[in-house]
Formats: sequence, structure tokens, C-alpha cells
Amino acid sequence: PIMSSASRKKILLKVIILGDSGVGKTSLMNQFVNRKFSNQYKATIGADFLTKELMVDDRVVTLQLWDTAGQERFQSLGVAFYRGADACMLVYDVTQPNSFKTLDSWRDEFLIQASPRDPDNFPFVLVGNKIDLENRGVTKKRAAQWAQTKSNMPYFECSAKEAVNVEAAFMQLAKDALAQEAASDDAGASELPPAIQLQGGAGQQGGQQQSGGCSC
Ligand code: G3D
Ligand code: MG
Repeated sequence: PIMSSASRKKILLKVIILGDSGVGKTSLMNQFVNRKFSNQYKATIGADFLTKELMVDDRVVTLQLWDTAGQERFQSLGVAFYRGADACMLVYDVTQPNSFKTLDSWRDEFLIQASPRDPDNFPFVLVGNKIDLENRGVTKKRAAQWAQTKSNMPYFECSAKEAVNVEAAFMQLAKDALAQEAASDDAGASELPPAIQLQGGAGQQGGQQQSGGCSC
């Protein structure tokens, strides 16, 4: 098989998990990394990050998962937390409408602090956690609509407690981050000026390649 060595390089992706205190960020991470739901881990995690290796397509990818140590209560996580993030998981608690309302400010804060090169295509996923509970306060529809208005970010309804959709959400994030990494590598490899726009191309969908020839 023809495989350039450049495409085999080790991939490390920094993933940060944001959302109000108590929504289950630490529990989601724990479930994903250790396949456990346990309150005892809470005290020990919270320092810097946990890592987990996984296969995405046929690549070995190391996810570096950054959790907060409770500072999210003050919405001040510090620049080191955000710096160099490759992907971001936004979490709310489906039984707590307030944790849903703050998603906009978490997303805005992320975009300000991390200032990614291409904010519109930055890999986010939205997680509605605690779907095992009865007292739901935010509908699936409402959350999905919000996600759609934010560059159509993927939305997962999860339970860290019962291990529902947790792996799927992190997998999606890893895939999207890897794809974005590849796209920006390509962009970085050739710092050419943008392709010349043909006149009359204004009606085209944004960013689509012109396919040669002329429509007149
Ligand atoms: P945080 O890291 O976002 O602050 P935690 O949130 O992971 O510390 O979780 C906060 C509380 O929610 C914990 O309960 C935890 O056990 C609970 N929790 C997390 N995920 C789920 C879930 O999917 N379902 C249910 N039912 N509970 C969950 P305590 O009681 O320790 O505050
Ligand atoms: Mg926590």
C-alpha cells in the first residue's frame, strides 16, 4: 500500500470539556477513560488531563482530555486550559435548564480564549447528560435546534452513569478533530493565495470549488 510516512505520524489531540459545574463532565470522562461511574474518582481527577488511545479509521490517536478542577464555577479556567485545543465537548444536564442556557457563553468563551484558526469549522460536540433521570427539563428537540444553529455541531444524549452514548460522543469528536487537523495541515503545507474566484460565482454555495468551465 502506498502510505506516506507523513500521514503515519503520531496524532495527539487536546480535547477540553466545558459546561457548568455538576453537569457530569468528570463523570463522562471517567466513563470514557476508565469505563467506570464512581464518585470516588472525582477527588483524584481534576489536575491536568487524562489520556486515552483509540483507533480512528486506521489511525492510532491519543486523546488528551482536559477536565476542570471545579474552577468552572467562576467561569475562569485560565489560558493554559484552552491553549492549543483541538476539540471541545460542551456538556449540559438535561434536567437543568440553566446548564443549557449557559452553553452560549461557554462556547463564546472558548472561541475567545482558544481563538481557533477556523472558528466556523472547529470541532465541537454537544452532550446532553443524565438522560437516565426522569425529571427532564430540556427537550431533545430544543437542544438539537441549538446545535444546528452552531455550525450544525453533532448532538448526543448521554448518560455517564449508565454508559449511554459516551463512547460515541468522544469518537465523533476525535473523528472531527482528526479531519480538521488534516485540513489545516493541507492548508499549512501550501501557503498559496486563495484560488481565483471566477466572476459570477457569487451565487455559489460558500466555499465550494469551482469545477472549471463557465456557466454562461
Ligand atoms: P462536573 O464534573 O461537571 O462538575 P460531575 O460533574 O461529573 O462531578 O457530576 C456531578 C454529579 O452528577 C455527581 O453526583 C455525579 O455522580 C452525577 N452524574 C454525573 N453524570 C450522571 C449521569 O449520567 N446520571 C446521573 N443520574 N448522575 C450523574 P453527586 O451526587 O456526587 O453530586
Ligand atoms: Mg468535575
